[in-house]
Amino acid sequence: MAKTPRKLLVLSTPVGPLGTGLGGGVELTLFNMAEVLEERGYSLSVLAPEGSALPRLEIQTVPGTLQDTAQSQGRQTPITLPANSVLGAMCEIARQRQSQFDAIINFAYDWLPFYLTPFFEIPVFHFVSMGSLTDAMDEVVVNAVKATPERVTFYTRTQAQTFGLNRPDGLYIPSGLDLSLYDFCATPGSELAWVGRIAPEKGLEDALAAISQTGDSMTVWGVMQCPEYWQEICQRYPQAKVTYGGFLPTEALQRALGQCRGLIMTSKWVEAFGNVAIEALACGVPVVAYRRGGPAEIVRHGKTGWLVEPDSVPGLVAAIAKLPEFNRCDCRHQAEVEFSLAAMGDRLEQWLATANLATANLATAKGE
Ligand code: HBI
Repeated sequence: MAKTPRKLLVLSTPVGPLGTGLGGGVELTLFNMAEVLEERGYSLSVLAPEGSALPRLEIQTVPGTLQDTAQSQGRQTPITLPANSVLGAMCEIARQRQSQFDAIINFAYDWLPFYLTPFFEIPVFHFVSMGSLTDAMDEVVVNAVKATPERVTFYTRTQAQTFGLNRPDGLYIPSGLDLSLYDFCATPGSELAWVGRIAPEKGLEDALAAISQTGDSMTVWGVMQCPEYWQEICQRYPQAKVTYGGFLPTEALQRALGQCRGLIMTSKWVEAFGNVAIEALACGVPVVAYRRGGPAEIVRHGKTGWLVEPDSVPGLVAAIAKLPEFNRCDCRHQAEVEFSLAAMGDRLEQWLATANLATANLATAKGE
């Protein structure tokens, strides 16, 4: 009977060093996964681009050229691997070190680790971090689900459905938070918040358009990934009272976010999850979000926030007016019930255990 893999080698996202914000939601997911699994007797070793650093995480940093971000490519974009590829180097190190581990968990949203899966001697699990973006990636993700369905997971059902995958019994693993790091704030100021990588797919311009109409002031926190985009939309909405608050580490972000009367989420793409939504809820902050992707599965419409018809600025304006109706205690309570680290840890353990079980059955069936 195959045992649950305990010694895990984790491949991080190759688009940016961990801890800089360029790794997006995977940074938080990976950090929390390490925290909750190590408490439960697992050991994690992470491979990540040089410059990566996260507290308490054992990271082997790997030099090399970063991978282009998949969300900036078109559907027909061919697979690219630059010279001196950090992704290639990470996969080669994984191949060399695989005998020291029970399994590999891949967080890279890239063709190579998916394609190499059957070349490894130990099981490779895939945590798919985004929805469908390119035909070439769709192919390897769907093939991986066909080959080893229990070893591929997603944050949300909505995200999996973008690949045409409808798995009613599928195990989805929403992110969780160490809620002790997030303070509930019962009496906010008047500020609105927008949090996330400042890049076109996040639709910040719609939030500026909305506050230009409501007169609210809003602070934006997150890594300034596309400065020219920021400049352009601020010029497009000169009357929007918006301040850039920088990219803050969790402690400072949660303190500032908690003071806000609402979080506005305007993603133009199918957000796989939306960590900022659960961070806001953890601080008692209701969430106004387009009914699109992960946030649509997170926000309890009318109770812990309001889901808006996608890309509707008038819808955002109407929802902002509803913010005082929501009970901030309900927001915190939802985070505690659905998005605690313990809840995430339970799902991760279930994923790692059942997947191995399936493999064991497969092996038995093959008479291996
Ligand atoms: N793009 N090619 C590629 N590979 C990744 O792993 C990747 C990405 N874009 C964004 C990203 N990962 C992270 O921001 C995830 O958290 C979404």
